Amino acid sequence: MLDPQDYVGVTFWIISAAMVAATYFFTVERDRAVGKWKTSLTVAAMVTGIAAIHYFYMRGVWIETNASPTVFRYVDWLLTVPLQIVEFYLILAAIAVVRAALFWKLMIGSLVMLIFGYLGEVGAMDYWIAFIIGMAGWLYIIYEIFIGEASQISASQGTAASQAAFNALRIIVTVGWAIYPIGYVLGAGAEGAAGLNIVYNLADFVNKIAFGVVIWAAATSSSESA
Ligand SMILES: *C/C=C(C)/C=C/C=C(C)/C=C/C1=C(C)CCCC1(C)C
Repeated sequence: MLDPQDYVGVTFWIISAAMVAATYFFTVERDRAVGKWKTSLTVAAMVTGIAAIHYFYMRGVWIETNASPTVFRYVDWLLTVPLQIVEFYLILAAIAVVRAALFWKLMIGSLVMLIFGYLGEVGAMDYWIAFIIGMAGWLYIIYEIFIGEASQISASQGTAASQAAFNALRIIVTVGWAIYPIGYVLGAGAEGAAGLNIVYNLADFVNKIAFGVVIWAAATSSSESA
């Protein structure tokens, strides 16, 4: 049973519902998008759909054990973060010929970030050394999308809709993703589980649902102008 005083458990509940609703929304709205944008909305629905399944399960783990569902959290991230990297790539590939190497660079940066975050959280490595290496993976992605190849492709070849989507996705990866390391830092102490989970839950709400909404806005605006 979910105790109404258990505010962390309540956030698991709310986000489970929001993920299901978002999945339905992106799936239905796919009809309004044209061409390659349809695939982007499919991927957005996959991200929230995968997260919904994990949230149902994580909610149960939290309510029954009062401990962080670390394995399920990272399994979810390992599936959904690469899909969001795919989204970046699809947005660029919709407008330009993009080298596969760019995709792999973003993918490797995100894997370094997640694998070391996991090793730190389960205690397989020093908590702070793992954090620093994970941060390096994230900063590398930020470099690629603001200064590196991805940003140059968007700036030189993008359409108004694709540039708007790309810029918004950049803000999500920089500002929205910054919520996660805050959760990790809060999780350091013995009493850290509540803070860590509430912050990670908030972060997933912003970064999976808002991320999809940004893509939805670009996808539907470019259909209307087409
Ligand atoms: C849908 C799930 C998403 C978008 C998850 C994103 C996760 C991160 C951006 C995690 C970042 C971390 C660092 C930057 C440092 C190490 C600790 C992590 C893994 C929490």
